[in-house]
Amino acid sequence: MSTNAHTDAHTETTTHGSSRDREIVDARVIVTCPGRNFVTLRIETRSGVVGLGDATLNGRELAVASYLQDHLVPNLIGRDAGRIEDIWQFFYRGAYWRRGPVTMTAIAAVDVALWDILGKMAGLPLYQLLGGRSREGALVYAHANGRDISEASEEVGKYREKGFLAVRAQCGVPGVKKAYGISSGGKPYEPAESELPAETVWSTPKYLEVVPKLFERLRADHGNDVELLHDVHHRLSPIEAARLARDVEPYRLFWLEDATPAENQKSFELIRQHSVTPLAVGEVFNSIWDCKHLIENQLIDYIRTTIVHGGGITHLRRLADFAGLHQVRTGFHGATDLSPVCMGAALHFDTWVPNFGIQEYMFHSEETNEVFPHDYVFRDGRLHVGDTPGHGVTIDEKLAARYPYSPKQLPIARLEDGSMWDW
Ligand code: GCO
Ligand code: MG
Repeated sequence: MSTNAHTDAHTETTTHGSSRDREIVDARVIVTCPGRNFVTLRIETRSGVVGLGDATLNGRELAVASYLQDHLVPNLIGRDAGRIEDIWQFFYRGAYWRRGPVTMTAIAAVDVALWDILGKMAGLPLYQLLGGRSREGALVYAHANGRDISEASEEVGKYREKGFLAVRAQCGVPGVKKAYGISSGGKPYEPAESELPAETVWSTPKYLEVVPKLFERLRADHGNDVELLHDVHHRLSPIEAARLARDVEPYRLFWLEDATPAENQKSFELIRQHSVTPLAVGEVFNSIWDCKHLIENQLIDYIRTTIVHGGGITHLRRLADFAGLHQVRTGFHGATDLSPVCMGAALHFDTWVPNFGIQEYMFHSEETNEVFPHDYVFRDGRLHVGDTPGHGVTIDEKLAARYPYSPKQLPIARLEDGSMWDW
């Protein structure tokens, strides 16, 4: 308690207690391409507190930038930055057109920037605002990819040497050009590499042949003391997914991801009938409604929907609580197309959320890390957030301006006969 007028006045300004201090006076979108495109929303209050939110939607970046700049920003100016819930509801209910990746990514950017501001105003790291630390660090998984099984196994070995406790493994499929997840020469995988979508060819029979062999080899080479994950990337029909889930059962995967497209949530019932391989899904979802049936029927084990594409912390908190009621744990998407701002916010969430499972972690490039200085660090297989107030990620705007937007789209996939398939 303060005892004199001077201290009271000081407290008032440092805690930003009045709604006048909290008034949003500026909001703008920053688009930058330090190796890949990122969209960031920057909100500033009258008292000069700045919050950042990631708004990156890979391959569709400018749609979100416009949604924010043209439609949300004019509504933000003059509002109380402390009314996080009301602003969320205003943009969700008030849009009339609900949900969808563009809308929910834009709402997420606003929401995360406001939580960042709240943390800074309170002088507390974001995890503390959510309810405090539930764990010391967030278990993360890295990406090992190889042109063939041997190369993928070597890559798994390299990540284990770096201290990773969990590794996702993908390998080339003999007879398939440019299989998902495979880069050339052990480089990090970046799928959005050309202005118009690269055309890739897909063969389900060839893929189903190689994946069980990959995991048989990985267990033989690396033993059972490492968590192994795999991403099918929405390529299989439900019955094919069931077969793969059953074929890899002996190798005890941590999860099999996006085994079949999940627009039809009931399709996961079929996979469950045939296999006990844990299932993860949902990086392309953007609300609780996309996974309601999957969660309440316990058809999945991990939900991948993350902060930037799922309406921010305000909505993800609801989703995670709902998942927790059904023993479903979080496994947030964390590919490089989600910026360090998303990663920072996600890690605070991971540090708090009771039903945490794992966090995906591909390294951002050096250029990206320079544009987005952050305080999270990797140690002993886990990512650790710092205690900087807010989410702990900032932006060097001068540097960002040196990397102009560069149009890039994700690849598409066709079957060998030319039919369009799911990439
Ligand atoms: C993953 C994802 C990514 C996506 C990418 C699309 O599990 O990390 O599937 O590799 O393809 O994020 O933008
Ligand atoms: Mg994936």
